[in-house]
Amino acid sequence: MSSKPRTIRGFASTKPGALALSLTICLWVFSGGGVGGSTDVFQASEQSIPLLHVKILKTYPHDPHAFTQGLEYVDGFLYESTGERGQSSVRKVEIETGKVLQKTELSSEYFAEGLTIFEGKIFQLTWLSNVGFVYDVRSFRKLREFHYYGEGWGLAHDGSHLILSDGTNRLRYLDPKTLEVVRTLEVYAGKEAVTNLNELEFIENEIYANVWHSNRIARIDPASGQVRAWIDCSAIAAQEQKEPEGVLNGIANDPARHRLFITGKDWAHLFEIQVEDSAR
Ligand SMILES: [Ca+2]
Repeated sequence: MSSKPRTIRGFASTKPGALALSLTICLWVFSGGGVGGSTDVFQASEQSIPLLHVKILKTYPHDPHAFTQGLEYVDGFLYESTGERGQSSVRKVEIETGKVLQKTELSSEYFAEGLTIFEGKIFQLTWLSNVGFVYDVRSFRKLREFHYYGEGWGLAHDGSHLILSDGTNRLRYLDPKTLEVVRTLEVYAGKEAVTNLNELEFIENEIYANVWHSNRIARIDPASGQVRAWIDCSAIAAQEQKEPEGVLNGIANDPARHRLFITGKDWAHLFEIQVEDSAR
């Protein structure tokens, strides 16, 4: 997802009134500056699931007006989906400079969401329109549209299927050709459902998922749906998040060089990070 710019879940407007904006700010302050939403599930799993901290290896520029909803690394470049109506796009980005090398803008009726690249095609979701788009990765030419039920939040692939999040604790596996749902995976931390699963990445047989409005990434076992570890990005988010909806949301993996990148909505930087107690 998702997140709706400067709105509260359930208050789906791109131009919220002063009341909604005030409520958003109150919610943010009440939740400790963005650390809310799934706080209960985090506390419940405190004893049983490791909380891993991260080290910044490199810092790169990132378009501070890119409301990041999808991020993926392919062949030396980052591909990014940005949200907000009137500002939604799919773009190819040079890592070292943050320069946008190629870009397609969506019609203003669409709020773009997750993105993944599979077999030379970019797949992109929209938040509430129940429609996704498929582009040629080289030309950015739109090849087709597809439809799905419910909201579209994050998207990734595991080498054989697309994986879609919709803001609940359920991940859908889609056949990349028919785009039909072939499997649903429910995500839990112990007995607690982990909702608000957002931007996704498949890394070494685990699903990584940003948990919306937290500073955490869940590492999920794709067989059982259990969270194996939490990655704590709160120190980075604290320096990058400029407003309540400017949350952590973007994970990209370079499998060849074992590089892990993260960013967030309207963040000024992209980070290459190393997670403690793991190879990355
Ligand atoms: Ca991703």
